[in-house]
Amino acid sequence: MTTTTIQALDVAGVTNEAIRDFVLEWVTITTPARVEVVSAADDARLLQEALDAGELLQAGEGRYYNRSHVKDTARSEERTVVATSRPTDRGVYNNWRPADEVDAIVRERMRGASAGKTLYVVPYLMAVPGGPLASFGAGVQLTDDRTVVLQMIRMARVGIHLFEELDDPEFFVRGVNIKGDLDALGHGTPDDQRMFATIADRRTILHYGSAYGGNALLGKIAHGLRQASYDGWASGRFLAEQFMLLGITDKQTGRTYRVCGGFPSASGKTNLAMTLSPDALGDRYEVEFYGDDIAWLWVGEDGRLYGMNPENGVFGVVKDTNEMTNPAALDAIRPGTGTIFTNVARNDLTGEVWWEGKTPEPPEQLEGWRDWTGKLIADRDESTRDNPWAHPNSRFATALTNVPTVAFDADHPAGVPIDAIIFGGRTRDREPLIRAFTDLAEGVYDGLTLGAEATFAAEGLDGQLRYDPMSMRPFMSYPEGKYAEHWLTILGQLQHPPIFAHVNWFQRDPDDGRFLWPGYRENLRALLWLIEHKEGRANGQTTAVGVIPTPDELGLDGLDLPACDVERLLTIDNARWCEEMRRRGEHLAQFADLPESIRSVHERITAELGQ
Ligand code: GTP
Ligand code: SPV
Ligand code: MN
Repeated sequence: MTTTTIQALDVAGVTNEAIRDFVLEWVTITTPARVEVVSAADDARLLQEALDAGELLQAGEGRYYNRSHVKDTARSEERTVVATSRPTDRGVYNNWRPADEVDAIVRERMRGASAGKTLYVVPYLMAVPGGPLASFGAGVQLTDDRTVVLQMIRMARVGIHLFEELDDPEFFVRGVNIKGDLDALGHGTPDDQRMFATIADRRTILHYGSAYGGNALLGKIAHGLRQASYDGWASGRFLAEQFMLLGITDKQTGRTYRVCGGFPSASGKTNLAMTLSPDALGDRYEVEFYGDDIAWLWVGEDGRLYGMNPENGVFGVVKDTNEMTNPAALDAIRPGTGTIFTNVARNDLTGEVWWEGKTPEPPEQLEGWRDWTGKLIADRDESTRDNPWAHPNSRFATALTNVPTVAFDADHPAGVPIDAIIFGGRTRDREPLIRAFTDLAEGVYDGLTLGAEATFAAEGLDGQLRYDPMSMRPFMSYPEGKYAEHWLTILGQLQHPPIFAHVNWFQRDPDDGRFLWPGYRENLRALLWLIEHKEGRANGQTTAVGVIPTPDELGLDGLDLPACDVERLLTIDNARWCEEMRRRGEHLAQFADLPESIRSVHERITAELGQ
């Protein structure tokens, strides 16, 4: 076994000793039948193999369909841990465990688990090649699932050649994703065998028991967020955040403004990053896409904040994607793009796909349609008739080059300067459309106290209100107080700091529950106000919790919104906020080493609201 493996790697041109040692170590543990080193150039062949094996189905011309195991449809936060050798790395949200203990547990579970399978070696780069943080983006993922490989090829830059340009080809993240027998892992029982571990101080990621999304595409969440935020802190050099990143060009002045920011999972980052100008403003403003889920941020030599999207693709929520909500996304997943859909509905006869919100009603002709579990829709009975056809967390994976609005400089190694950082989430009351802050501590405080309704992107939590610091709660790798301190340190070095804002597209009418704000493309109006405010052209109204637009300043041309809704969207309810501040006090009290400046923002707001 051992010799064949070394020969196989020789044939594949892997001369990097560190990669060979890593592969060999895990081949010995998981005992696959074959080892295969892959690059993006293998995509067409791997697609064909996956089609032949029935792992993928055709979804029309040049698009593919993947059905996951029914119990493997979202990230499991409960089964996710961050491990290090230092007990002081324990935070409130990182599920800290000792490195040795976790390493031993996962190794044991992975023992022999790839028997009979191919173990794919996926060398990848989570970075724009040549950029200042590229060395932190190098990784090698081992996986025994071919559809995971195909999705990795869409989501990251993949190939051993990427290592040739690195300063230190032995400095890379070691990732292992073994699917395991999903029927026998005891999902949700006290004996649940799954474990998704980032051993951050060893730069090692061991994920056992999934072939789905963030559990399995290790470059994305585990490396791009958990490992990278730990690296950014440990090196003192950067931030890695669950942020989208977009550019807005004012065609009148020729200036481009970049806005990045975090909303919790399934709360609108992809939709915002891909947004187009509302029709009424399209002559003047153009929106460009940089990234929809991850941004790494650092201080540039000119004293400005720079940002870069380390991903090479989009792993987007499919639900409600249509011509009205997100035409750019529809374009990015059109026939011929190589898009892989997971867990939508598919028609056996035509290869068509459908999901809730694609059209107002599902297809009328039921013939050939199967839901995401593979059951024929026509065979449904009374009790299952109303079940969704697609899983709510069904996703598409498509390469960045398919996104029609991608910025010309999205792959420039230097990154792009950031003008504004926004936080947001699903909040049915209290949060106005937008509040702005110029003070750094206020911005960091806002991120730390981000509270929103949880979504289907994590198992079993949909709808519950929870705090989600910087939208990184599921990806936190070190203690929250230190997180805030690191933010203050990095951003404190800037000569030209970005403006901050909190946004909310999800305020509801208390009587009938409808959204007060039309959302989607109209969201650009809030960002345009923020730019006007930053440029000193819109003063807004100052409140205890930030500056909010006056109704006149918020350009509403071409939008027919009732005045009472606008007023509600731009109001601070002091009593409701006082209640929120009490909850925030409890939330913050959990965090050790909370910086003094953050505490004083909290105290100042509480005092002002009480007056
Ligand atoms: P992750 O990929 O899980 O990190 O999610 P995300 O933050 O990128 O969320 P995404 O943009 O995919 O949106 C998730 C869901 O929210 C989709 O079903 C969208 O249709 C819906 N959504 C996004 N933006 C808006 C909005 O402005 N208003 C309303 N009402 N819904 C929105
Ligand atoms: C998220 O849940 O925030 C995602 C999707 O971006 S996943 O890759 O599944 O984590
Ligand atoms: Mn995400």
